[in-house]
Amino acid sequence: EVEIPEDHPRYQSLLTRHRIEEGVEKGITSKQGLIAEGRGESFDYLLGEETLPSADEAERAAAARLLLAEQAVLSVNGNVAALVPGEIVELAEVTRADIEVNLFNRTDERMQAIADHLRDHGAEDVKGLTADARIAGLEHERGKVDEDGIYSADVVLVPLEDGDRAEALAEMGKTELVIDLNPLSRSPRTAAIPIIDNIIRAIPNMTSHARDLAGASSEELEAIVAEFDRETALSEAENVIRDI
Ligand code: PTJ
Repeated sequence: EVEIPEDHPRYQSLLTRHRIEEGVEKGITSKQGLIAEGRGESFDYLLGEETLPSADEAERAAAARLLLAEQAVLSVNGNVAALVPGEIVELAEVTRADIEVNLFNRTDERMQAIADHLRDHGAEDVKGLTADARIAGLEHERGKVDEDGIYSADVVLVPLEDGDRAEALAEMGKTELVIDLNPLSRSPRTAAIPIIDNIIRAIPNMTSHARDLAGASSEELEAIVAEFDRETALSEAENVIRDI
């Protein structure tokens, strides 16, 4: 375990990088995950490495949408599992959502390693291993999902997703909540709620909003979702980058 001094100006970024490296070593994160991390970091740098007010609003709306869901699923890939395993488990508990492992580069070894890693962080039921349903329009391996998980869910949180899958899920009529630092990427652009923030900050903030909203009525939650404007969220993040 590498020690990173907390007062280091790039503490968060170094910690994130280290977690991804460890993820690759443990067989959780794919090599492509390293590239995805680099891409994410560059956008985080341009966004000031903090949660924009518009991202905070998106996180609150996403928390409200998860609480309103009939069946919500939090989708986990190799990067998500390396970066925020315990935080995902906590969000699932607070919003009563299911967790499903869903990989772009699916292998049985990595599916198993990620499910074990999530269980080590307190997950009780991890979906994704049954793979008894398919997302229409995707290549065989990439379309595999659980029938009682993503396939039948009404709301799906898909962090760091590739554009094809985000589009295919949207076409199935799912309400998609996407976390992605790149506001120009296709996946946040197809999302009902695009969250332009680092997953490291986004997940704990969603959990904290979900806790605050635990006593809210359906009407109140619906109003929060209705007030959220996806176009504004996307353009505010883009403007921050362009105005640098
Ligand atoms: O584990 P697997 O096999 O499912 O593969 C996962 C990756 C991420 C490798 C795969 O989905 C992929 O190739 O994704 P992309 O196309 O590189 O897209 C990843 C997106 O996530 C990019 O737009 C990045 O900017 C963004 N991103 C990367 N790190 C973070 C992030 N967004 C939020 N927080 C991050 N920490």
